[in-house]
Amino acid sequence: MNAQTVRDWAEARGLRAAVLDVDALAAVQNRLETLRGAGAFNPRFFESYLSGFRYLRDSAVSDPRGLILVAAPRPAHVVVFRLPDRELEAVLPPTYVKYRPFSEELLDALRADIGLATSDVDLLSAPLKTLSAAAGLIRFGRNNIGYAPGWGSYFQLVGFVTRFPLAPETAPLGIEDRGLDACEGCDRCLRACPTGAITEARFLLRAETCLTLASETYDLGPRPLRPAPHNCLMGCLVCQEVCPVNKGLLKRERTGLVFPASETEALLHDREEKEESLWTEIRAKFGTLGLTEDTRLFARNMRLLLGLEA
Ligand code: B12
Repeated sequence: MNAQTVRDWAEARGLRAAVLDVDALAAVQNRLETLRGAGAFNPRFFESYLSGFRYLRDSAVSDPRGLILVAAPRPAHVVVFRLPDRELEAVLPPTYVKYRPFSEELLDALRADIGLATSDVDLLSAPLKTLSAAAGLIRFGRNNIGYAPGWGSYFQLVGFVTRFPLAPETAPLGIEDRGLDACEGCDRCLRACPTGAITEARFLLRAETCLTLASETYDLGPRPLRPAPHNCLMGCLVCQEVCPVNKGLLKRERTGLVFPASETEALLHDREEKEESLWTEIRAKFGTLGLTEDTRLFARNMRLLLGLEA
């Protein structure tokens, strides 16, 4: 397997891929540590979100030599909640639905299509945006999200580590040179961010104030806003949807999942989850979407969407 095999494989599946030498991983890890040393990260955010990368630990590949970064277009998913007087269409932004299974399926496909063994290639747990920028796969928008030509920012990144040596034809790119040209003179995401997580003062997102983080946790960052400035059951789309580069690129897929009024009612008001049969059904529905988060988070976010919780 070489870089071209990988790119051809991706293209045949409607994806895009780029490669890096495995040494790029240590460089990226050091980059994060340097930023951390300079106080760029809120310590609790770092602990919860950035300290769990396994890099080359626990990999099925014993002598890793190359890295593969893949971008896969993903739609937003729409879920319907029936209320006594109307229906609420809540949105799950791209990447939330079946996040982990999607990456695992790509790994299976890569192995099957190219004829690789388990010990040849495995999933990579690492900062995928920074690596993908270094590999030349994406550019950074001012909103801190990765962009790919024609897809905007609506894709999932998946990383693989392999025993095959894979190096880009040209030297890996400097991260700071990987900004999107279209961001020159544009500050729409910065102005639109409801919590000021995108700032003039620095390029790096103030993740601890990002609404996405607030929607995914109970005890980190600010309280999510009420009413939510988006229609998302989890995550946020504001800084992506105001972006001119993303105009018309978000695809919305209906999941077909409908929560009848009885389940919506339980989600909103049965905080102890006492109505067992309803909660079994609610959990099964979230399960079909591959959403493994605590149901109390969805319940809290729903109450916020409806303005029921301060
Ligand atoms: C932690 C995390 C979060 C945190 C923090 C976000 C962040 N920006 O770090 C929170 C919970 C807030 C979050 C939110 C979201 N996330 Co998130 N998240 C991650 C995760 C796990 C790690 C990201 C990371 O490495 N952060 C650390 C920082 C330091 O790295 P970085 O963002 O690459 O920052 C570099 C640049 O700022 C650069 N830099 C510094 N100065 C300058 C100056 C210039 C000019 C330039 C060009 C660059 C530059 O240096 C930094 C370090 O290298 C990845 C999954 C993974 N395994 O990588 C997903 C991931 C980044 N998230 C993703 C998504 C989709 C989102 C959301 C859009 C979800 C949503 N709809 O709500 C939001 C977007 C919020 C935003 N505006 O960034 C996708 C992004 C796909 C894409 N198109 O790029 C990823 C890759 C998941 C995936 N597998 O696809 N996320």
